[in-house]
Amino acid sequence: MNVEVMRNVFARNDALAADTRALLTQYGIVSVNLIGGAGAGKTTLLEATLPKLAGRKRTAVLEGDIATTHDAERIAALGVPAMQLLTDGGCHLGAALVYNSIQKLPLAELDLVFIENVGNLVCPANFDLGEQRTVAVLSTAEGDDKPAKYPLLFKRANAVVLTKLDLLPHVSFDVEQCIRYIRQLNEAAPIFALSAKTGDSLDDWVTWLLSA
Ligand SMILES: Nc1nc2c(ncn2[C@@H]2O[C@H](COP(=O)(O)OP(=O)(O)OP(=O)(O)O)[C@@H](O)[C@H]2O)c(=O)[nH]1
Ligand SMILES: [Mg+2]
Repeated sequence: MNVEVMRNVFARNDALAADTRALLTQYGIVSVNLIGGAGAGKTTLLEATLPKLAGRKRTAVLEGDIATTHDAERIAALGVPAMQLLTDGGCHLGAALVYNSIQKLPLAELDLVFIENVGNLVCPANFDLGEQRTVAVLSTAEGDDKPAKYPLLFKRANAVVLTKLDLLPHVSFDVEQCIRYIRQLNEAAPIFALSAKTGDSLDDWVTWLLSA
């Protein structure tokens, strides 16, 4: 019985994700679903990235959180359209909330829509939101073994961002080991090691977004 219920949940989610994907394709929009643990640095990554896309891509951000409008306020402060999606306790965004929200955006005026998922390395990886690109965000503060321990996200990711590289002198994080774990799961995804705080090594990531 439980198995049947979960099947229904996923089927309904996938149908709505397909609707979102079709809608975005119709408008020529690429959407990027950022998934990573709480505090990994997803919003800071957006804060560093969005100004570099200005004038080249018309962007908007859907901010997924359990509570508060903090992250949407941080994005809006950059002058980028932002909408806060609250799950009221849910540990991931679902396709229904994204589908309903995305229709409120001025789609004809956009090229790239970022969706920052609820901070969580586990649950969001199970749910397609209709995005064209899924990006795993992992910080050096979380430990280099996380891809091995939480494989689904890293298997599914079209790109991986290793962020907070400026903290390397202060944490035990072996970048090469982390990359080996990622490669055991995913041979193709580009891996961008950077610091959103200092802005170091952001260029390859931005170039990848521009070509998405
Ligand atoms: N040193 C350093 N700190 C960073 C970097 N990126 C983010 N931080 C810090 O990490 C903390 C969390 O950053 P956020 O960007 O809010 O993380 P998040 O993943 O959006 O968090 P949630 O939305 O709550 O899941 C903040 O104190 C940031 O200043 C970085 O590249 N280097
Ligand atoms: Mg955030």
